[in-house]
Order: sequence, then structure tokens, then C-alpha cells
Amino acid sequence: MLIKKPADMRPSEITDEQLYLRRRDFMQLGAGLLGATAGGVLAACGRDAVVDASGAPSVAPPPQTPFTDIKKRVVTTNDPVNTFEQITSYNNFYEFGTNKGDPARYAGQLKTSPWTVKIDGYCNKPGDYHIDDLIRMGDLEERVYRHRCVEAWSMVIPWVGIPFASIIKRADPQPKATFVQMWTLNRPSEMPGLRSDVLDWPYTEGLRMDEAMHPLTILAVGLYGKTLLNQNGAPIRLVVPWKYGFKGIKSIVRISFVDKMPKTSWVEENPSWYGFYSNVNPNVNPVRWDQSHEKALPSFFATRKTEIFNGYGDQVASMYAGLDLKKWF
Ligand SMILES: Nc1nc2c(c(=O)[nH]1)N[C@H]1C(S)=C(S)[C@@H](COP(=O)(O)O)O[C@H]1N2
Ligand SMILES: [Mo]
Repeated sequence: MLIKKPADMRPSEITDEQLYLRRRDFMQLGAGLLGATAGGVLAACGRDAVVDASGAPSVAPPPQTPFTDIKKRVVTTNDPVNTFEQITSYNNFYEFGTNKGDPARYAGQLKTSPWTVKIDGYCNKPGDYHIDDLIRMGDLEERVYRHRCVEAWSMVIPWVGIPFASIIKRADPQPKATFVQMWTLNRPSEMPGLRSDVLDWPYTEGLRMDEAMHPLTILAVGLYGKTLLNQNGAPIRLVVPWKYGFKGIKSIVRISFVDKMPKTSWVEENPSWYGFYSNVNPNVNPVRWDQSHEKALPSFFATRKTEIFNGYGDQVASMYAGLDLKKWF
């Protein structure tokens, strides 16, 4: 394998898929070397034993269905869209393991059909909603959004989704409902990562009601025009493009209207690192990663300047007028 030195790379190559794939090999090679040095430790915890050396999915992913009724396409960035391969092979979905390749490898075993989402709490139309009914409640749109992870990498993803506001309106929330809380499926038999205690399962997230109702906030059900692969949170997951990626809770089974700021998984895990709001902010660094810049994948280098609210400030900043963003990170 030929590995170019960073200095030999022209900017035009940075978006080249081949090169990205080679870089992944390179990263895996790096991980391998690391593993060799720390061999004793890895063998002791036994985690790598289940990793198939080829990196191939342990279970073939279910076929994806194309959507035929996408009403409009909204592109919110001039940055190049990441490839399907990139978006579906470099993921965070701790229910399937904490390595970026684990979700692609292990999420295929998750059964996503039938799927219902329980909607409850302070609303007039609670119930168990079938996924197809949820989709019918809001028009499908393609939304090309920037995605910014708190680990200081970013991607551009062409989601297919429905405005969260359309579902919220159908559920008819009561005035007491000031926040909305969501939960991921908790099914240990199909989610090997639940055996670890990295987080207090099930994964839960929340938004203030105005954030949930904001026109940029969607429940995504697909990408690149087809149903989601499990590693991206099939069959339905949240996308809030001005917030750090972990707010985008995957494989949602319950949405609840509540009257208090919910305790979310990452805030519970480490409240000095993760805040409820988690708006992308290059000036606030509670976490160990420097948020001022980001690696726009597949770039290897954190050369892209991070923008406040991930570049969506003109549309969302007014929701936080008067809020101290350093205190409420
Ligand atoms: N249930 C659940 N949702 C989750 C996560 C997770 O581990 N479990 N990871 C979050 C994080 S940290 C990020 S960056 C995004 C990644 O979404 P993607 O893999 O579709 O790019 O999912 C978020 N949603
Ligand atoms: Mo993330």
C-alpha cells in the first residue's frame, strides 16, 4: 500500500473517494500497530476477538427501499456532499460498539420491521404510531445538512426526512409540554454494545420545544434517496444540524412531551463535558476536543474553521437571545 505524506497531497485529492478509502486502510493499519503494542491489554479485555478481520458486516444489511415521493430538496451548504460509503462506514452508534467501524459491522442484525414509536406525555393524541404513519404525517424532503460531531470531525449528508414539527403538531402537545424527550431502542439480543457500561442505556436525548419545532429539525428516515441503513439509525432518527452530532438520537422508539429539561445520556455521563443544548460553538470548549476547527472528512486535518451554530446561526441564533452560551453549553 502506498501512503502519501500529507505534504504531497493536493487539496483536490482531499475529496477523492479512493484516497479516503486508502486512508481508512491507513487508519486501520495504525490501529493494528497500536493493538500490537498494547496486545496484552486488548487480549485481556477480549473485545477484539469478535471483530472479523476482513471488516465485513457480520450480518448482511437489509435491502434499502428507494423513496418515490420526495417533495423537495433543500441544500444548506456549499461544502461537497460525502459519499454513501463514507456516511455508512464511519459512525457513532455505541449500542453496536465504540469503534467507528462497529456500527457498519454489527448493526445489520437489528430488526427494524415492524417498528412503532410511542408518543406520550403532555399531548392530546398519545399512541403507538407505526413508522409508515409517522412518515405520512409529514412530507418527505431531501435535506442536505452539515453534520458536526463533538469529536471535531464533520460531514455533509443528504438526509431524507420529515419536519419534526409536523409530527409534533399531529400529537397536539399541551401548554405544559416545554421539552421533548426521545429514547433509542433497548434490545440487548440485537445490540451487543449494550453489554458495556459506556452509557446508562437506553440512549436518551431531548430538545426544548421551540428547538424541536424549528423548521431545520427533522426526523430522518433515509439518505441518498433510500431508507436508512441501520448504522445511521434506521428506521427513524433525529437530525438537528446546528447541534453536535450526539443530539441526533438514532433508532427512536419513544417520544415524550415533558415539562422539565430532560436528563440526557451524555449529560448524565459527564455533565462538565456535555451540556443539554450542545449547540456547535467554536468559542466554548468544555470537552477535550478543540472545537475551533474541524476535520471535514475525508480530510485528515482539522483545517476547516468551525462556525457558530454550525453555520446555521442566521436561522437559529434568535432562539438563544439572552442565553449565556458559555454557561448553557
Ligand atoms: N442511539 C444512539 N444514537 C446516537 C449515537 C449513539 O451512540 N447511540 N451516537 C451519536 C453521535 S456521537 C453522532 S456523531 C451521530 C452519528 O450519526 P451518523 O453515524 O449517522 O453519522 O449519532 C448520534 N446518535
Ligand atoms: Mo458525535
